Amino acid sequence: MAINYSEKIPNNVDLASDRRLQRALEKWQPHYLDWWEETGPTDFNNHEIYLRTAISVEREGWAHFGHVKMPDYRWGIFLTPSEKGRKIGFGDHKDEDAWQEVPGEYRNNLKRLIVTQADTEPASVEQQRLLGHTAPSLYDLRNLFQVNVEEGRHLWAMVYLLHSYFGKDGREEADELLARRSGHADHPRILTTFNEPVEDWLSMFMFTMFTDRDGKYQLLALAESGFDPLARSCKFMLTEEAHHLFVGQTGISRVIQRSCEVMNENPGADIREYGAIPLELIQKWVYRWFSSCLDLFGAEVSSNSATFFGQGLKGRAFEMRDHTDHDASEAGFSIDSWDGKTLGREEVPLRNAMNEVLREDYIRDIERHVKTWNKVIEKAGVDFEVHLPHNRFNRIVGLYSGARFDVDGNPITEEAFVAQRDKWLPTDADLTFVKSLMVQCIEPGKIAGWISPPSKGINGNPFEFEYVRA
Ligand code: BYC
Ligand code: FE
Ligand code: FE
Repeated sequence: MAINYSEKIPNNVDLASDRRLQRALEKWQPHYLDWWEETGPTDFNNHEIYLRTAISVEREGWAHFGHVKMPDYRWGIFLTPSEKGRKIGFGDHKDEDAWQEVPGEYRNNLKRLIVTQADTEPASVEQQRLLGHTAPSLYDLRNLFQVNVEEGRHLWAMVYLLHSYFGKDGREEADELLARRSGHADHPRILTTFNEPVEDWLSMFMFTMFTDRDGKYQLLALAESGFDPLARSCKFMLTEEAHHLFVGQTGISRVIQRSCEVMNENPGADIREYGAIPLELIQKWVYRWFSSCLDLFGAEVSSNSATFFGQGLKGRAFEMRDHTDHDASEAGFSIDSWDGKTLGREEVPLRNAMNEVLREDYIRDIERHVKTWNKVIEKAGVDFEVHLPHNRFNRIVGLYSGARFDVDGNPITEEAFVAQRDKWLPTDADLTFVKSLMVQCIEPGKIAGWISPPSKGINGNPFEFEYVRA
């Protein structure tokens, strides 16, 4: 299972033994590089970035760190080792041998899940394309690029599955993945949030906090898949994902920390005048990005999710570790209901509520981080608490789309929503202000005035380290 770096496409799947597949992927590779050139980070392709590259798939020490130009990054195909005798863990095929080939009758559903997962990876690179121009520090610039190259690798992980297991239409899907564009009017990315602009670093931190965390939960669910190559691909992707989430949660915390400092240095002042971001604005960014990311889990009650579970394609997060009833066809799940007028509670079949189960796990995870942000504020002696909006607020997918709710989840009229919208969600003036602070600051050891430095650097290096060299 060692990673072979002597080949054009680094891999630990013995690609050389399958010439046809190798040739097909080597044909896709230049198109990928063209896509990177066209839609990846602008103006930094000749810089040397201190990046980590996978050198093993073992839990400990899988990464090598060194300065590389992004187009020379060794994007490759890495799966975690196969578990001998692995069985399907849930659904109607529970306890049968895990599939090493695509189960014919589920081919379309499986392909669709893989394509949807794949599509988000290049989308995020496109969304973050311009952020290098306004990086608050060299450290943050490096983290942006680390996230970008790894999202590129995640695309490789899924394209390998499409090429390897889905024949001609898999190859066509792989081409389409390079043709769609985030936010494009005619050929947009598949899922909602991945078509929204990420134009300032506060949004970048929200994205890695909330959107990459949807990635974590979807990958956890797919890592349980009965289709073994998908499960093994997602398991390795999860090891890379941890850093993306770290960038988000610590990024937000550092902005909060700085805002509190500036508030304390200038009691009673509008900290905008001192180049910091008011906590009220950070709160609005949280309302906006959290509500958008809740949509990524799909409808609360979904026959698709029941099908994916029943067919053994997509489980719950930590299906084998945290659950006991892996059949889930008899159980019910209690869920909020909404008929367009009245809120209530109802019991639905558990399999149909799998999207909601995953979303609830996701929300619980986030709540823990909100607590740590509030500790930062409390420690600074500032009287403010960040909170999450109710999951009914500002939704465009699922049960609550098409109606209006306040941040506490109470139904309100369209007029009441419009009247309060600017109190809850970023206004044009808010966006303009935050963007006005986004001025590139990339001298080693320096940092922009609206964010605190990190408590430590990358891979044991100090904050002042030259993470990016011209
Ligand atoms: N936007 O039955 P429902 C990541 C569609 S992020 C647009 O509830 P289902 C990353 C849905 O397709 C992780 N359309 O849907 C993060 C369906 O269409 P049809 C990405 C949406 O299938 C940061 C219809 O609405 N991975 O890795 O149960 C940086 C009915 O909905 C949306 C995955 O998502 C939406 N938000 O659930 C980089 C995993 N939601 O059938 C990377 C794979 C729903 O009417 N995907 N629809 O044509 C899935 O598991 C499922 O497709 C979803 C949707 C959970 C997304
Ligand atoms: Fe990813
Ligand atoms: Fe990610």
